[in-house]
Amino acid sequence: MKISRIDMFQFDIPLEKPKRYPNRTYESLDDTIVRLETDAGLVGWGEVCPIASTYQPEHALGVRAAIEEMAPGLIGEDPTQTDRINATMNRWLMGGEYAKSAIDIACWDIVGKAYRRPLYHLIGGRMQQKARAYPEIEMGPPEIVKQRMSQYRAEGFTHFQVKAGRGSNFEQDIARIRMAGACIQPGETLVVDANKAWKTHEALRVLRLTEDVDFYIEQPCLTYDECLSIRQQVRQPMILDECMTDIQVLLRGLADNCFEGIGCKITRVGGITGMRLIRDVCTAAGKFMTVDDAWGADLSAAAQAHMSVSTPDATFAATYVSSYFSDMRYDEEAPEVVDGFLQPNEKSGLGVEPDMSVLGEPVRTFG
Ligand code: 0XW
Ligand code: MG
Repeated sequence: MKISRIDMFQFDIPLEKPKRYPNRTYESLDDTIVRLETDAGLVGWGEVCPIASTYQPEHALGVRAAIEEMAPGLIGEDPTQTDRINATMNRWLMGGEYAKSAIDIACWDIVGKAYRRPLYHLIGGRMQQKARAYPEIEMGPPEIVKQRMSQYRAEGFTHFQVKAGRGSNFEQDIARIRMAGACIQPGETLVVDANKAWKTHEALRVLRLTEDVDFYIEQPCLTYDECLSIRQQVRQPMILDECMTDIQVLLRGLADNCFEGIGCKITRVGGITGMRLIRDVCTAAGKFMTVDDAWGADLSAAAQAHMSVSTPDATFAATYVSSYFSDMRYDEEAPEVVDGFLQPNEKSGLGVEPDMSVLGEPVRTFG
């Protein structure tokens, strides 16, 4: 089987409410969808939406430029030989794992269709019936934390990620953490995510003053080395997110004993292929992970659903499903969060067939 054509679609995903990222507030997020066509008549889909250009080095225009760079090398390649596809992409472009992820995901979609199996079946099999999903609780006064936790609990969630650091101040961060600690119930999980916003002295002060509250701290500071320094000085269990970019950082983190868990975004680590490697190493090392993505819609939700249910229960913490928090559907039968849980469907591959009238015309076609 050979890739005969690549179509690239672009659209903006409207957000339920505007999102604040460093320096900019967004009302919608720039999304790229890739459609791979094969000479066997099978079609595969992938999606990547890196949120905002000020959140992480990955950005939407970069996705499309990188795909344009690699596309000539992919035409004629067999999409079912996924490691070979990744080797080909690496020959045409250094780095850009996030852009490569869209192609990788689309290839896995084709593998599923070729073997007539849902994707989870091909990446380890069903280890969980349904995957616990989680919401993030935005910045604002502590009352917001209380309000959102009870709202989300009523919607079926039991794992809460409370934001800290961004646009806030020292006292407010502590008050938010204390409020979350007071609201959390037995059997629930509390994560405080600073999204790399604190300087090390701020992280140290906030975390030392909240040691009596039971929570995980996620990405307190910008760099891996800053997080390692904090990890060595506080008692809260550490989750690494933004700095967990690839298998090398994961191996270093294990050697340094820098974390208990990771926040892993499928498109940041190169798609299903990169994520599966990281997941399997986490499992072997006894660490846990959230199966996330930066943002996205139905295809992203499906990729997360398959990755999540094929992750062993002990490794899997929860999944953040952005389609639950924005109003963008192009396949009404795509997996979605119901009562706090996400499940893939039983169709072959990802199980999503985008409605072409929603996607519009491709912005670029290759092949
Ligand atoms: C909660 N998330 C997975 C969604 C947003 O993309 C940010 C992110 C995080 O944990 O940083
Ligand atoms: Mg995070």
